[in-house]
Amino acid sequence: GQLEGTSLPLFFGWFLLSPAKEKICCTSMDFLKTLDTLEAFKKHLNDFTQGADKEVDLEQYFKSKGPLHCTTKFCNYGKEDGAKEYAQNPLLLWPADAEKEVEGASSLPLGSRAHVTLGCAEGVEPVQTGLDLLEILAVQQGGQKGELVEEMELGSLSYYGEGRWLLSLREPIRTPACFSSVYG
Ligand code: 2AM
Repeated sequence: GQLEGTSLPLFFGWFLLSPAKEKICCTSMDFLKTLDTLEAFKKHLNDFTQGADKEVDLEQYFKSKGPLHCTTKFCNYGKEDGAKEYAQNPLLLWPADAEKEVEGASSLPLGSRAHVTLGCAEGVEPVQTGLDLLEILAVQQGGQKGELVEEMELGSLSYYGEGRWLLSLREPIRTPACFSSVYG
């Protein structure tokens, strides 16, 4: 019935708490600032601005929406497959099917899609970042290492083609978080 449908949230996830939350925003802005100056990055810029040949200011290009979080299960108020099962099973953190949406990623361990969306270009839905992550993991699983482009203070920056960049952090960034759900 309708009531049953609306009792499930838009999504469940971990919500990052202060002050780590602010620190992560600053770190990502600093990263974009540095990225903006790298010749190797500029060389491939067209791969993800899809030919728009105007200057791109990365700090403006990516817009963040809402609180920083790591989605564990997107339920879409119960319309998404497995939403009800997820909500009813308190021990299951990562759904079984989140990695299946990208070809070549279905054999990755549960939770491989875990990520915090820091920002998206205009017109790009936040769901895209998880799919991008799975794509890179699938390429890596296929034995491709990517092209190591720059050793940065934060970590190693590699290029996987088609606008896919990966920064592998030297040190993990730890943050306290609160598990909750959003009804939106
Ligand atoms: P995100 O987890 O990659 O940031 C509300 O839209 C939240 O649910 C966003 O955080 C978004 O992406 C995530 N989301 C939206 N649609 C989704 C989908 N089809 N599958 C998984 N997560 C989704």
